[in-house]
Amino acid sequence: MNWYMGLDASTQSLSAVVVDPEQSRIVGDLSVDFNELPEYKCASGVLENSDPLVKHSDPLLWVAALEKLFSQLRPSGIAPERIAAISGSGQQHGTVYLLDSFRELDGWHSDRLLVEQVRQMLARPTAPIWMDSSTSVECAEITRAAGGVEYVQQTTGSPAIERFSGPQIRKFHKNHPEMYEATGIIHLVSSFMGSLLAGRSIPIDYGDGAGMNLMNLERENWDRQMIEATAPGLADKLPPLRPSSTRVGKIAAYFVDKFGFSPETELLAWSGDNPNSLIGVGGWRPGVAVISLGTSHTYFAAMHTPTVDPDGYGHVFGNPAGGFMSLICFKNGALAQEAVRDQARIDWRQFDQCLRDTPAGNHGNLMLPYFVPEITPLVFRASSVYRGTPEFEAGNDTPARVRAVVEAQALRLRLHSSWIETEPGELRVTGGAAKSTEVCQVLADVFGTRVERLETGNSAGLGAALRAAQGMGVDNWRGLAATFCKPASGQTVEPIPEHVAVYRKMLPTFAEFAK
Ligand code: XUL
Repeated sequence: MNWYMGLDASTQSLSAVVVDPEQSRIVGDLSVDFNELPEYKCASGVLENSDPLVKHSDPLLWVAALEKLFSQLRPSGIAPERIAAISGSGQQHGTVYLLDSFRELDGWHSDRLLVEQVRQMLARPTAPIWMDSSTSVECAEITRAAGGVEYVQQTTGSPAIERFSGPQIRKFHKNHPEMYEATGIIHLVSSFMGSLLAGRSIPIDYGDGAGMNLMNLERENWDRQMIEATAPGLADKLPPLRPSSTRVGKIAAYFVDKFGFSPETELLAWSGDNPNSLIGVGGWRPGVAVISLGTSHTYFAAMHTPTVDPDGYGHVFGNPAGGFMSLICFKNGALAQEAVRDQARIDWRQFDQCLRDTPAGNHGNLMLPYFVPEITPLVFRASSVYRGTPEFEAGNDTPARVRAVVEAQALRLRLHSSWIETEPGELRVTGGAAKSTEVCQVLADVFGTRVERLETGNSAGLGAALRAAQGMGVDNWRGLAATFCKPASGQTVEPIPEHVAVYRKMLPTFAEFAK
């Protein structure tokens, strides 16, 4: 009768998925939207900044959201005392800078708000997150100091990347040397949130650690050359690296006293949202590729050997089930679709209707959706590009604009995933926009593959809950995936052969246009 909880600290919300493996059911799925906590001034999870390349968040927002979410458990029918183990998921790459006092906490005091206790332990008031693209100079410096791009990419699985933790840490050290000096420990969003639950500092897992430009993938340890190239004294400021399945201790007394968790609740290492999603959609083994249509659009798949992207856009992260996973990420995901919808003053129902009203290939109308600076490929100035009929280019053809953004997103997913060794046998689509059958049809046609959708939308939270169950020996990955990651019946989208042919011809034209 044990339940297992997965928390998901994503860009815009904190949510919890609770599973009951014995009864093969999801007990609960609840969420706190960060816009419900306006006092932290992070609209959609991000602090305002005059520089469009700088994207930070307030880590106290995440702490406050955790308390809010836990206070909603019992009213939502989730008895905290039944939860045997908890793991979690965090937006990747973001860093939290803490004083040394965070290392050896003696638990938290349940008569005081967690936010107040954590506030005193922050060495830096803000946390740079994955949307930040402001560290190109630092990327170049790190690459040079580490001995070249080949070394960085082969060792860490990615070239130096603006949003990755290493370049962000270097920028902090350069711009705020005293604050960097005072920093005792640097956590990822995932390991920070997990540390809150433990009431002490916990390790970083291989899944998320690989997104820092600091981990040696082969040795599964911090790479001395990368650390030295990044910032002085960094080795002493990083938590240890451990497998994702590591049990990191029991829940802190604070949560037992305040919310009624059992003091025996086990905690497992947290991981990044993409590694967790890989588990949550049943993609733990090679052969299943996943497209996640969230704030960012990502494509990922488990892989046997860590192959790197010759174009330098793809990444290799740790697969929580062991081995590795490939990933590519686009910033103009949900935001770009929202921008087109808002410009045309339509709702999502009309958006889907536009897709039904227009043909595959969009009469040759093409678009590069850069509503915010892009990371794949690197585009620093947010300015979308249009090529087609005069009405389309002038923005007077709403259906064509809608199809253009969806086709562009699907085509670049296909284009930039071609370096990944195994062709997917199955394509699973998750995230908010996966609800749209029309969007999934474009993906099925562009990839020429059947697209499956799952019952739950929160694949990162579900993946974390399944990791908690697997880590406690409840079942193996195959068993858990068979129970919880089944494609929803009637939700599969088959490719249409004539459309597949259109997109096969269109891909090289689009690739040329995107250069
Ligand atoms: C992956 C990436 C994003 C974030 C936020 O590299 O930057 O997918 O994890 O979801």
